[in-house]
Amino acid sequence: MQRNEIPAWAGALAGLVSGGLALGIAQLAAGLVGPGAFPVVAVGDATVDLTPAPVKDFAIRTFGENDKAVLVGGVLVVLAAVAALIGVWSRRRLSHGFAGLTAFGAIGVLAVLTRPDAALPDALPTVAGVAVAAWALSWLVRRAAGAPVPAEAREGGEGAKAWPERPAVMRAGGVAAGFDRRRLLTGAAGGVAVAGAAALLGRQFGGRQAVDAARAGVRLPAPATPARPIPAGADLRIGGLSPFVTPNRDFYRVDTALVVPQVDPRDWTLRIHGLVDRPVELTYADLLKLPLTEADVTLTCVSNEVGGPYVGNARWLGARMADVLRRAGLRSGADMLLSTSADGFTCGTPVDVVMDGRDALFAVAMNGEALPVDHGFPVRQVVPGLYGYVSATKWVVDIKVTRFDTDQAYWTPRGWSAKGPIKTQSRIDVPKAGDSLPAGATTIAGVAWAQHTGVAAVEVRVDGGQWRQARLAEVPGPDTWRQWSIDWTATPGEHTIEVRATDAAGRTQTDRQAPSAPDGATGLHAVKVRAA
Ligand SMILES: Nc1nc2c(c(=O)[nH]1)N[C@H]1C(S)=C(S)[C@@H](COP(=O)(O)O)O[C@H]1N2
Ligand SMILES: [Mo]
Repeated sequence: MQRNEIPAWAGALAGLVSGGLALGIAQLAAGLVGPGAFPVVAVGDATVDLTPAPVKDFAIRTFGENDKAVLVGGVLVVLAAVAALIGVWSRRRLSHGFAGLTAFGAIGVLAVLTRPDAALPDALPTVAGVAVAAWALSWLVRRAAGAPVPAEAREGGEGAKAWPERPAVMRAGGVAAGFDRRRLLTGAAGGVAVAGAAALLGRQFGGRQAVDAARAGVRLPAPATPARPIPAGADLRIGGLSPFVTPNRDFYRVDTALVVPQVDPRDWTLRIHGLVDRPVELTYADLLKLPLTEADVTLTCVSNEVGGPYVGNARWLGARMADVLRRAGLRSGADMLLSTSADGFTCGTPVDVVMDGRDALFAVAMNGEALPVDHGFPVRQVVPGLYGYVSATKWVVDIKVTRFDTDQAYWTPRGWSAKGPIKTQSRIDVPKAGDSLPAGATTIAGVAWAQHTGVAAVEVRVDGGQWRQARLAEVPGPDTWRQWSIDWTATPGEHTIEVRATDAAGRTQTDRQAPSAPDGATGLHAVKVRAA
């Protein structure tokens, strides 16, 4: 049937509203099926996985903790542009619009079903969203096209030969004869309201509330092995210097999850299998009944650049990984623990490191509270001395005991080293790069780390002069960072301050600059300041 043609902006609006409805309905359905089934997130996740490592590093460096918001924003902008185009195409032939919607739905379904933890029902939200969008698109276009234009109203009305056989008649102003702006706008408003309500409901169902409530209800057992008290002298309390304990809300976050997995501790289990004598499956209650160890451990990301922010120190509480693994009985030849998170991320951790007596934990708490959801609730791994990408699996649910020559973890085929011991580093926190300070006596201070060996010395030099020993703060053990400070009399002018640390085995960090890929950045942190 021929319709009165509507203006392009009206088509674009109908397309946008239909696209919004697709997302709202998909979000509602994903609330029932699972967050990974929301196509925008799946497309974003797939983008993350398909992005070449250098681009990903660039994104982490440029957008920092906002990299995910930027990515989801980008997906939404592209979606909006395509939806508007589909609307414009649909003005003359709805079948063109339907073809566009189908193509887009196919991409969504493909992205959803290729996620590591996907199941067939995960395609449902995308299919439902696209079906509703198709219906809404045809409804809106019909509404906008208005009532058939009576033949008499048409210029040179030709009686029997008039509509519907005739092509759409355009007036001089380019507005379709039958275009009904009012009905389009009321329809669009209705569509937006339905889309918003569906999205909100979807979030409600999404399980966030349930998991937040479960987390609030967790009663943490007292540690069987408490941490050594943090010495009073661990924190120099210098303005601008990172506190010895990083508060949870300030702790850096790095992961591949666009939507944080919502894992209800009542449903959580940890399965240990592979090269073991007896596979083990633990519930959260089982884990809390084990003797728990408390430990202060500094976590670092391999993508942290020299002087960068992806390092933090917290007090963790958890079951010793070695205890749990001994229950399963490690077979000889096993050298890798391939851990998997609820959202399919994997880590490969060397068995010998986990079993050598250090505080490698299945952690349930961070700084005295149940793990924040962003940091792996209900259970994550923490292994002193290893970068997070090879050790610190959040939302961990599965451990396959295996070999490095049989299995690869998430980041290995993406250009990162299979093993990732943390490199000794030091950072200047005060003054900050670019600061202007009054000439005269001042304090330079920062943090240094050499996890599981410990920091034995920190030296500072100004303008390439003599290295001078910094004062070291106290530490509870070798697994945390160590604060340091040094006095300096700043003369007027520009200055470059550099720092270097030496570990307890006498190894001084290298001044050779290396990028973070494939196994951690090296080089000295330097800041330029001006004194006047
Ligand atoms: N499930 C999951 N766990 C993960 C990651 C991830 O992408 N997914 N990233 C790892 C990396 S690279 C780091 S540096 C640490 C960061 O832990 P945080 O976010 O609690 O600081 O988590 C590790 N655990
Ligand atoms: Mo990391």
